[in-house]
Amino acid sequence: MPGGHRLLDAVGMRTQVAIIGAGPAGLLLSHLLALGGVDSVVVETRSEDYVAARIRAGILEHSSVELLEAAGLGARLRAEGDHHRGIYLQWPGERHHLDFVDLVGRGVWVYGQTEVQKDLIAARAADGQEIHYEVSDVELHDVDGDRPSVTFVDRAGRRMRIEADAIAGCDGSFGPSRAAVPAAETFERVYPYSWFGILADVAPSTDELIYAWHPDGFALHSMRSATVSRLYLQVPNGTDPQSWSDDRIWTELATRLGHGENGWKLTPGPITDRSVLPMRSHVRTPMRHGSLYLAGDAAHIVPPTGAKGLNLAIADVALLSKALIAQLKEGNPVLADRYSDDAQRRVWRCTHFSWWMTTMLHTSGEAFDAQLQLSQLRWVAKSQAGATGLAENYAGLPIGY
Ligand code: RFL
Ligand code: PHB
Repeated sequence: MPGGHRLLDAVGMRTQVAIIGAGPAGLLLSHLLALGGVDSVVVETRSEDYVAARIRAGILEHSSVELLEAAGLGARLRAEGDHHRGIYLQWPGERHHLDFVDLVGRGVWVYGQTEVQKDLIAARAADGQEIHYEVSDVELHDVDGDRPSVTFVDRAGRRMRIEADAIAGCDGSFGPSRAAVPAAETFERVYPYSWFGILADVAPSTDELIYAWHPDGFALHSMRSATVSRLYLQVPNGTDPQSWSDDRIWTELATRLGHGENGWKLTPGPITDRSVLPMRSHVRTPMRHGSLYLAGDAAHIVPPTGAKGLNLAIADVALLSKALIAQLKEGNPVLADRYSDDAQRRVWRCTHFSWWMTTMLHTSGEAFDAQLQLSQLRWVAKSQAGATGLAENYAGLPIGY
């Protein structure tokens, strides 16, 4: 059998934790484990340049920033990131500022996932972390017992084998780890719309993110820096991003974001990146099987409306690193045994919040739904209780929630 043969003549290594995936979850986990004196080896199918350049999330919760700072990863974030007190919520004719700092005592940071990823790559390189990029044929073995292993083919075509005490599946929604948890229960909601996202070389036309409900569909004005804007439009599933002209994109954004209302103007600029992202909620449970632990997108996907995907990945590995350090350094399995239950409390809170933001802001084409959405938006924006609920969830709950 080819798999068995491969195991026999593979180049072997031994580490405490084999980490599959060098996205934010995998690299932050290797960093936190190293701080706790636990060794790891990371394998990643893509190249280092590719993972550093992937344009994805942009918002860090207060507790994510605290965790990154405590781990020595906060210097560039503090210098180049942008603290935001809140967001604007709007619908035609009305724009309301929700000040999270006033409402719940904490704000959020605008700092792109690309930057988090670059900081992690630099920190792991400085620490001499072993990371194998551009690998293929990654397979997990013996996860039921306490001597699991991961086999793969490295960039040079050599068959490799990592023997470990534990495997961390941080390989996102398409990696092999999630399928290695047998009899996992899956909860899923697929939404009938996608996000068309653009990156543009133009100063943001707003000081805070704008979440806009509009009869033509949701729009979001976000940003990456003083000179780079990030904007999104609700579009039907299956939309080809190349089929829209730049002019059509900016016209649609201007309409939905309220260009001309109360003197506000949207300034267009050169579009440097465009993509269409389908939206779904997906939760798998449990997040542990034997010596395999899932973290980040490998265990759950949220629609981006609540800005939770990256923050959930960070919260998972905060818990997982503590659990693995206690287990592997002190022989204490209590946190490892509780990992899935502990992580899932926050996962479901964020899954609910992301679903709620998504269904409140995206138009379905049903007139009844639109009236309910507008009523909900008015209540959230104008009632202290409504605004506080949104703020508490958006700015983020404590890591141990
Ligand atoms: P990642 O970042 O997907 O990293 C997983 C890593 O595993 C690698 N991999 C493998 N490695 C080894 N062997 C295999 N067989 C492997 N298969 C895959 C992958 O190459 C990758 O490097 O997951 P992680 O670390 O859990 O981090 C989660 C976040 O990246 C994610 O939640 C967010 O980026 C979600 N997300 C967004 N969230 C937001 O809050 N706002 C956004 O605007 C936003 N945009 C996005 C997104 C996710 C996207 N994806 C996954 C399709 C836009 C996109 C396109
Ligand atoms: C982003 O800047 O990419 C972003 C911001 C807020 C969201 C989703 C994405 O809710």
